Amino acid sequence: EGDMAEVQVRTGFAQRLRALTRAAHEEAESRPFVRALLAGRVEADGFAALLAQHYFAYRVLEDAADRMRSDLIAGPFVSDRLHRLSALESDLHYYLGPDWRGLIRPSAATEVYCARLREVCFDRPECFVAHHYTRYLGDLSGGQVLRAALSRSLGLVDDGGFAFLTFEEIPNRPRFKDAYRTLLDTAGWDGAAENRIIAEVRHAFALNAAVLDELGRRLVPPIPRPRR
Ligand code: VER
Repeated sequence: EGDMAEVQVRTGFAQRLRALTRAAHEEAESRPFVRALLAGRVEADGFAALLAQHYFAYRVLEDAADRMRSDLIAGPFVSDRLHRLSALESDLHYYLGPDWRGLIRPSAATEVYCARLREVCFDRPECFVAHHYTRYLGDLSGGQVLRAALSRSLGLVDDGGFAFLTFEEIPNRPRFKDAYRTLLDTAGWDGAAENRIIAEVRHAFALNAAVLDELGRRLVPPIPRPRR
């Protein structure tokens, strides 16, 4: 309750998970498409293309969340305040118009990502938590950096088109993330289970990076090679 509350030092699973997946995070956040987004080199249609791919993945992930809601271990991680599907729907409507559903389709990398989500998130609570963590903690962290960059480069005056990156029901994001990390710390996994989660988070980062690379190939003009 005293001074120590301010400088709480964590040594639990949440901190280990973060440290042991840092390289995978750096890989994901250094994809050319992400760089382009952060540098303001992606137009609204490019951001809409990213949202469209997210739509397919979150549909599966949030279906799994409904299944996992009553799970003893995974259940406490599930929170409707995090869920992004209706936000994605309203953003896609904003960018693509009322017929948006007919205008989007999953890329090959998104198909691979969704197949993995279907394979492991519905009956393996640890794997569900791994995928849940990778997306939502990312949305609550890097997603906010992205939001600031995009609102500058796309110059949107209102919040239209930004529902996905806006957590209206989570006004205090640091506190929410802290509570989430406490759940990770206190879930009671043994070493083998923790290792399975770490491996699945790394896998989740790689699946996300592949989706981003595919978007990058479509949207970022390749650097011309010098002619010889
Ligand atoms: Fe990351 N992220 N990130 N991120 N992120 C943080 C934490 C975090 C950042 C910044 C930050 C991704 O991309 C970005 C993830 C997951 C992901 C900070 C903290 C930036 C600037 C970008 C690029 C826009 C991507 C692509 C992902 C996953 C798909 C997680 C899971 C976490 C939580 C780490 C933890 O345990 O605290 C500043």
